Amino acid sequence: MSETMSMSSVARLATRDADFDQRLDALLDWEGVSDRAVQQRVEDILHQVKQRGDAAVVEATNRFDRLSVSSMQELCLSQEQLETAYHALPADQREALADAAERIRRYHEHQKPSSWQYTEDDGTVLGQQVTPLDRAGIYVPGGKASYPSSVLMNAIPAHVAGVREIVMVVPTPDGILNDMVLAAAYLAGVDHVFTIGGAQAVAAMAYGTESVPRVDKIVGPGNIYVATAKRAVFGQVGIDMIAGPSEILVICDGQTHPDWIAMDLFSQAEHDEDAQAILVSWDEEHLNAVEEAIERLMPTLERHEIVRASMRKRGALIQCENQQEALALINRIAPEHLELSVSDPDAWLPEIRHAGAIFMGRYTAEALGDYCAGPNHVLPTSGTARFSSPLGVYDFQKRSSIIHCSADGASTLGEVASVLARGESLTAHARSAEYRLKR
Ligand code: HSO
Ligand code: ZN
Repeated sequence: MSETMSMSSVARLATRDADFDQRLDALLDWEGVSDRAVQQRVEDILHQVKQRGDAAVVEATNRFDRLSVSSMQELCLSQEQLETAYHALPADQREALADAAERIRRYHEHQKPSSWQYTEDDGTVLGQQVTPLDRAGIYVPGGKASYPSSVLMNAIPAHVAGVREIVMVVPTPDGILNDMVLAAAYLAGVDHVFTIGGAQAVAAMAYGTESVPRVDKIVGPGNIYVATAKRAVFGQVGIDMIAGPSEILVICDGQTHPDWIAMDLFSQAEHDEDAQAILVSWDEEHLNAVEEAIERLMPTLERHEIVRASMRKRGALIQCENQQEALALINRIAPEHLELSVSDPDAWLPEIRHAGAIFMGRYTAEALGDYCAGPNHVLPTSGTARFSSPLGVYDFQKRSSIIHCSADGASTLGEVASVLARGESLTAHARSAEYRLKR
């Protein structure tokens, strides 16, 4: 039976269990709700920054990040500081970062859409013109979750999209700067870096202050205050998505080394106590072997406390009956990361409808995608892969429609428009179209 043993680090489920659906739903349920108190505090900060600009940002930063600066100038890094940070890195880190940046850039170059046009028989031209945003703002979390790889993943697509100016904010609680983050900003071509964070940084970018340029869109993950602030300023500026905790779903045919699978699960579990790592297989022996590997390898992890908490809270080893059931689970879960640890992943691909990123075959560890394969690691979480896509060049661009009527075209379209406009009782519309009729 699938009863979780009290000693076990991860739940065992089987699709044939009577309570399977219920248990799976409970595991998948995640809602990053902010309570009224958080919303109130965020609204206060947004209001203050909107009214008082830099002064309010400086005050909030001193208070929340335990600093004592007297002006925004002290919270602004120069290009020289970024460059210095890059050159000060140990060679292996510098090279790995540059290598990753190059690969991410190359991948995103493929995403660049083209503008297009077509000409109708009567000479009217119709099309679509793609243009970049003028300014993008990138939020980079501070402290332990300050990932240089995320700086690359957010800034490079903006750069490839042709964004004119990239602003980055990163809080430095107690004044601690992450050199690798600054080096990544240098490599990715970030134009301005401010060492501010929280709702005050989101507000500064959304409204603009004396020092912080107002941006058109804010991207990047953050804590509950940042997420709440992003939601609140949406409409004045664009936002990317509200990211939930990291997730991985591994499908294994039983032929991959159980230690590999266990570590792939851990790789996402170590992000956060709310992260989710799930393995699905129709091979019970394999599930047993992975469970054993989990118990054996868990104590060897640096972040074993986080991993243990996340595996216990939201992890699962699921036994299904066959491949068809595994596929149904994939599409139901709509995971952020899907690993197809099977011998014929290509055969699975056409059946997969919802997944942020698909890692094909036994050799494709999800971690490679997190850093350097090339595709973006900012992905839809919590089932939102049902309706959204990885962060990409398209998130930093918009489209304008193009209509260029010939004299003949104006007449043909005018006949149609006039009838519809009169049907809507909008006679100025109708007459505007009718002036251009040929008859
Ligand atoms: N797996 C994370 C991204 C990341 N991993 C950054 C390591 N560093 C996104 O779900
Ligand atoms: Zn990761």
